[in-house]
Amino acid sequence: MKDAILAHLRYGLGKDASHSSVYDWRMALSHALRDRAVDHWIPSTQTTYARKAKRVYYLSMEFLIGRLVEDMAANLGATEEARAALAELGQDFDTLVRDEPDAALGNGGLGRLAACFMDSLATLGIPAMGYGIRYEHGLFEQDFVDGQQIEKPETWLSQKHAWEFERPEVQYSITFGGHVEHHDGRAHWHPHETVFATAHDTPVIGWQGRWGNTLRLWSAQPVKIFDLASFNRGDYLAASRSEALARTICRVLYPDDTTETGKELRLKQEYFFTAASIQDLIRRFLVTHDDIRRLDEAAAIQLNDTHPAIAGPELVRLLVDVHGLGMGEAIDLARRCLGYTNHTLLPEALERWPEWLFGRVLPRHLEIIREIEATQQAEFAGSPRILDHGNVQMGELAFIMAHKVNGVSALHTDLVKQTLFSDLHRIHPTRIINQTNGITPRRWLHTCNPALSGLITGAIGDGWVADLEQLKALKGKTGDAAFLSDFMAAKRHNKERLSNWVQQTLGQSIDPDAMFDVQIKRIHEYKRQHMNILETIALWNEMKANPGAGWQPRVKIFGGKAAPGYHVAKEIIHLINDVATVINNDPATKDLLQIVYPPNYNVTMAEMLIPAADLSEQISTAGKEASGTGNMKFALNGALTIGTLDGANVEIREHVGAENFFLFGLTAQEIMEARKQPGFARATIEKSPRMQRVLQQIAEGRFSPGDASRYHGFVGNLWDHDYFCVSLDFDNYYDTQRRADEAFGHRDAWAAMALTNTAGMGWFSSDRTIQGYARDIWDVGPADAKTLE
Ligand code: 26Q
Repeated sequence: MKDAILAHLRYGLGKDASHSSVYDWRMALSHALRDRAVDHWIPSTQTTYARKAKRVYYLSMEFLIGRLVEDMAANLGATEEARAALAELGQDFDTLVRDEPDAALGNGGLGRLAACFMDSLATLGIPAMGYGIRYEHGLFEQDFVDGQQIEKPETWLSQKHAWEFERPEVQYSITFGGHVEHHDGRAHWHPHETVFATAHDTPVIGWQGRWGNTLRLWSAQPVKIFDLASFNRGDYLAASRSEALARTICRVLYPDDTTETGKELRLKQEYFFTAASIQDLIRRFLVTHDDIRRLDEAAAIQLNDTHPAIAGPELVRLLVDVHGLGMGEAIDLARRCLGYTNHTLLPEALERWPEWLFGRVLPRHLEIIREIEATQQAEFAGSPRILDHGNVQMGELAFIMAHKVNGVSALHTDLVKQTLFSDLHRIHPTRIINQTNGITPRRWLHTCNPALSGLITGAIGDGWVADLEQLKALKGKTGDAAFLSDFMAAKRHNKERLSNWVQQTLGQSIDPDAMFDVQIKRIHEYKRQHMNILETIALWNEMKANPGAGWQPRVKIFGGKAAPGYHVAKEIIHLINDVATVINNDPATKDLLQIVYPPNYNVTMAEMLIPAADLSEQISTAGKEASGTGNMKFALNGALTIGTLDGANVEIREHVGAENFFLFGLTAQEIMEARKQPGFARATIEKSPRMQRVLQQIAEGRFSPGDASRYHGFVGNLWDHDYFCVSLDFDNYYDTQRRADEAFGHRDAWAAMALTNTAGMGWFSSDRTIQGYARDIWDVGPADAKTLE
């Protein structure tokens, strides 16, 4: 390892040890680890080719992978070796780890799920390729100025990406616009614009290096850098126009996690990476097979939401226009290859494109969608339409073109059947299935929480890392006082680590003995961060009114970004920061209640916050959070959940036991009923003196001195609309928080509940989720059973 690092430093970076920066050392270490990754990766690919094994293609606009050094070293079993080699070279492993930029090629849950799935596919030895976009700029960096979010461009590629291999030879033409002619019984698309898609491969190595897959991200290149005729005429701008289009396509990740409809560039991004991926997988298939009609035997294509739903029409286009299949058989074959995962019920989040815009960018695909529509209507008269009111509805398209459609938690899947796709479900009653989300235990316990991970391995061995259900064995320890004390010592260690970081980065002192109550996720009204901050104000009021009541000290920790155009979400951020300024500086309560909101929440921050949490806030309006995956990470790391019956919370509660979960709030059914009542919010708030008082304080400017009207709109909306039903759940939430206070006061009982959470979370491994997809959707297994022995 030491020699490999030095060789990379010298011959890869052209540096000698005495003049190397942290960056140089980190690159050298990464390349030394990457070499080892390649030694697992190449044999895996060879095996897959040799066996003509079926591959999974996971198409996703987002892969939220975060940092890779620590995870790669851990999966390769090389952490201690790397640490020791660096120490001999006078370098500190952890310093190099912290130098790596966090690859934020995703918004949140959907993108992080894709990254966890890649880890599980490799760990299970299932041949797979993740396909996505190599964004030049990932999710924006967040800063707070006077409590308000400002966005700065993210620049992870300003340094070289240590893990990728550029593949200039793997290049496809992607075309846009123009028109279609029909002659000789065929369609001829004459596009107006062309860019090249170039592959960049990152190896993904599973636990203990048993198997390696590829994350293949596409970047766009101009077909010609200069139009020479224009250039010679002296028209330099026109000369580089094609370059400009190519550069914009993969320039930046759209920072919305609910659809922002009708942006032409977004459609181009979607088509760009989907078309490159489909061409690539067909080319690969034809290396080993000669009959394209058997594509489904070698390729399972999974659509991560509707963002790559153009894969259906694109595959049909290639099968018909290039490979000469009939339209009907092409549609059937495409359907046998495709699966579609739905991640949302929010109507505003369903992708729809105006037909005129869609036809302008993808004229041939619009024709094919009309054919798909006609075929569907011929077979199932009255079927819901893909083309509706002048829009192309991507959800319907994805549903009709997939042989399986899955929801991401049991509750979500029921709601998909009953609401979103009820008519299509009646027509295709076996198509919708559930695959409850999961998380990779490698990153989300083994690597991010060495204190707890070491304790568990000491008690039950390390088999749990690849077989998380083994955590069940810890149930036998919930009565073991010595073990519980070690368990709480690990938590305490993580809380100290976080407290030190908060002190250093924010200059704020927090007490590691206080309850750490954490809500980290994108800011959304349905996730109800505003309910949390209202409850915080109510608690503060009570503490001041009854100073001698023996309050449980709490630290309320928030993290999360708002979409730049989402006004209310930005208002919620401002409010949390305003409330923090007042409460944190109140001498009467500052030792009892603190609010911490570090800017720029990302994967790396999650890896520090989650192991330090006592209480996990999962408080969305029932029926709105498709699954949640943060909820799983917290419970696995021994936090208790305060939550509603929403998404995967329902299943988490079943697995850890109702007595170890702080449940509150209306059910999805009750919410739907209550909403029908006009004026429900006003009527409810009028019956809650506690909530009324809090709203009044906010409206009077108690937290925005000098700008009393700042939150008038916000407060008015809660009285008059409150679509996400904060009013209906508020008092119940407050009371449940006080039950959590009480429980936290009995540290031994709390420890047993927390350990029961960890012990019960084995089922939520993404290994289990991937085994479900492999069995029910993809019909694949490990390519080489021996590698898994
Ligand atoms: C679409 C069109 C234009 C611009 C942006 C988008 C867009 C981008 C990202 C729409 C949605 C997303 C992301 C959605 C998402 O993260 N959903 C979450 O998926 C998780 C994994 O299944 C679930 O756990 C969460 O409940 C769900 O909110």
